[in-house]
Amino acid sequence: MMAREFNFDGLVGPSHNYAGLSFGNVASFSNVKSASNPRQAALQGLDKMRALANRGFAQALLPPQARPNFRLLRAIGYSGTDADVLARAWREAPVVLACAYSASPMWTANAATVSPSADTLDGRVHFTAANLNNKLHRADEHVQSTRTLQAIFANAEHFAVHQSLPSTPAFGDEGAANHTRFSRHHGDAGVELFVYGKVEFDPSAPHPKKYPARQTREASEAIARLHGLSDTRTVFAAQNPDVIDQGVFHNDVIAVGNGNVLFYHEQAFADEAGTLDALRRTIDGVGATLQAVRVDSAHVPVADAVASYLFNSQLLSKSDGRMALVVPHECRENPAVAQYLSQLLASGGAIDELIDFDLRQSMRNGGGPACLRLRVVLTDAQAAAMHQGVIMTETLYATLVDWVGRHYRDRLEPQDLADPLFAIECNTALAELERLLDLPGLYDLS
Ligand code: SUG
Repeated sequence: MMAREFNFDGLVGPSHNYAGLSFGNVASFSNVKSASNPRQAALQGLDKMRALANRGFAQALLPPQARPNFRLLRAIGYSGTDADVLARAWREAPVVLACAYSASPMWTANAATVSPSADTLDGRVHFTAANLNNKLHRADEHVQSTRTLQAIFANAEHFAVHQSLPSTPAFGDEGAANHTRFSRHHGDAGVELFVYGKVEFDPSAPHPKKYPARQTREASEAIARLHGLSDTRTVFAAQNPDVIDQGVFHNDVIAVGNGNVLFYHEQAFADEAGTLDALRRTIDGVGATLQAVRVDSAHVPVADAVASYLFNSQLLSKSDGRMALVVPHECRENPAVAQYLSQLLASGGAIDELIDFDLRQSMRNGGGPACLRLRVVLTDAQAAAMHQGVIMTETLYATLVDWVGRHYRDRLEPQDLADPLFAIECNTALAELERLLDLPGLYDLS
């Protein structure tokens, strides 16, 4: 079956800020309380979407979520008018207020896990929004993510949108950031690789000592079950706990795959040989041959991989059968990584092009090109059945650039979150966005 991979990038919300909320994510911790530029962040993201759409890649977006999250603030006892809630939360719990304002849904690789119809028992595309229960500022995202996915993929003949897994540590789920799919062509049956950081009910299994493992094996297995994946085309692999402790908080910070290619760091997996062996066998079974592009520590130490986000790249299939690697600017600036990349391109392998973007606003919170997108493989019939208002076109790009220009601030500091007018600004922006994307009722803005 012919199918294309759509990348759904997260449209950065108006409250993008640096609050240091993600313990274990080095960039988030390093930039805590510095001033952000939400307007620039949104435009950087839109420029990536537009450039890739213009190159012929199928590109769409997922809208931001309503902020501040009054549901969270009221649930923990802040009451009265919205202004009362904000004032008291700012006084008593500024970190919780920052959580309620986080624009973290921009990293749509964490929005959900997606299994294309060629892999699932009932022949539908399956989605499960990630519960993201490891971090307070992300733990409520699944409510809106599910609602958004249901609005975009409403056609039940083609799509199944599941509720997220039980929101408890045993089922910690971070979505597609720990999920990779391999196949001969996107529309063929594929192999789905789930990478987890710990096994909740087996404390003897590898687990990190310093930073949290956000994804459990139990969660990965539950997703595979819910999506109706075949055992013979599913691989579960443990992440190397030592790299989690060096800032690799998701597998997509140390590995990326597409088609028959796995581009990975030698320290990515707890058992490199076993993981590769399992992938080789299962990928053979779908008529493809694994091409493993291994990066050695001697060429790129883990610290450089984390600083540059080399592996938080998008591997995109081009019409000539080769692949482009979409990287952040930081990869060109890091000497070890830049040198590695020039050798990679000269090596005559599957990856023959580098596309780089300035995504600094997102990168300062630990979000690179791959974090910013959710991959959804769709046949033509499925693509026609989804909501069309989120597909990136020149017209939508221009509309959104204008919208950002009218609603977004170009400087946001921690104390701005206490300003009740800012909450109204955010709300007004999203109320208009519902109309621009033709998604009335997307938000519960009551
Ligand atoms: O969950 N950063 C996000 C970055 C997510 C990256 N996604 C992938 N690797 N797929 C996180 O750690 C920082 C927010 C703050 O500190 O203000 C943050 O949530």
